[in-house]
Amino acid sequence: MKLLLKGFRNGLGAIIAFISWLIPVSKVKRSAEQQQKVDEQTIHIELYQFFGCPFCIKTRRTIRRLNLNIITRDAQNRQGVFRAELLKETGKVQVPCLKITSDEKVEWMLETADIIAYLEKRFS
Ligand SMILES: N[C@@H](CCC(=O)N[C@@H](CS)C(=O)NCC(=O)O)C(=O)O
Repeated sequence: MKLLLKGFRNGLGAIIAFISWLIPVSKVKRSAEQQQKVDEQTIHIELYQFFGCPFCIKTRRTIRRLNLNIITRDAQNRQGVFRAELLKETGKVQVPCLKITSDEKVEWMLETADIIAYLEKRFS
């Protein structure tokens, strides 16, 4: 029963992800120089996520709209290193989670609303 529910949830998530991918987003436009500056910043940002999670899909849409090259990390794979890292650093497996690395520190940001607000404030 648990497996069946999990399969249903994953299937539904994949369908939502596919529909979201089909719906176009109006991307922020930047000059090549501006985009390069943004890319230099986003190289230090990673999104820990599940492919079919609705909160992650919403976050990925914002990333697409803001035209950001942010790498995604699969935290769904139970044997995966990224899930283990997320659990170790935040104390739980909750996605989406943004890992923001700067010279002095690494920040782990949970909550879709906070992540979207952060990205919009910094990059729009
Ligand atoms: N309040 C959180 C909710 C996020 C959430 O519920 N994420 C689910 C995936 S859709 C999760 O991390 N579940 C943990 C698990 O399935 O192990 C947000 O808005 O980001």
